[in-house]
Amino acid sequence: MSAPVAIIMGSQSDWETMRHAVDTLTALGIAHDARIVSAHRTPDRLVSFAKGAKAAGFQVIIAGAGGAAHLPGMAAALTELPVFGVPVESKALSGVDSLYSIVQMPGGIPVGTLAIGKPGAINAALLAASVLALHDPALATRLKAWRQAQTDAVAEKPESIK
Ligand code: RP5
Repeated sequence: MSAPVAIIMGSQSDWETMRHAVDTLTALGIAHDARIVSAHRTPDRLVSFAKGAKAAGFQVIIAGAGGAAHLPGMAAALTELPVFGVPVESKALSGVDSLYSIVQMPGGIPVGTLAIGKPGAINAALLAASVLALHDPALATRLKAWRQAQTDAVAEKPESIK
């Protein structure tokens, strides 16, 4: 069976952020396929990837991009698969440009937009896991255990006053 989650990013420079989505999917035992697809520099690659994503067996797309971040929106326009967008933190505007570019989709073509940077990448993977877990009881169990481990890792008191 092919990987259910595609992770696309606009540039190699997005990897430092998007690797957190990859790490989270790996921790949950979810197969994935990460690739560079630029809306601006490789538009033909974008069209061919997004138009073929469903037939290729993907069920969810996570798309990260920074600056004039058209990748998630363009991907969503070209597929009926759910697309989760991760605004990558840009140097010039700290990712607010990326956030606005991704979140302000016109009604009709949704992109589920996450937080800027690493938290957004992690949460995109967790949202993808939640979607897939609806029809995968074993994954639902792993996701529940992951969340429980996170809960268990939170101390009741801060270190210095224990
Ligand atoms: C966007 O431009 C990419 O998603 C990246 O975040 C940003 C900068 O790309 P590079 O100039 O680092 O390749 O398309």
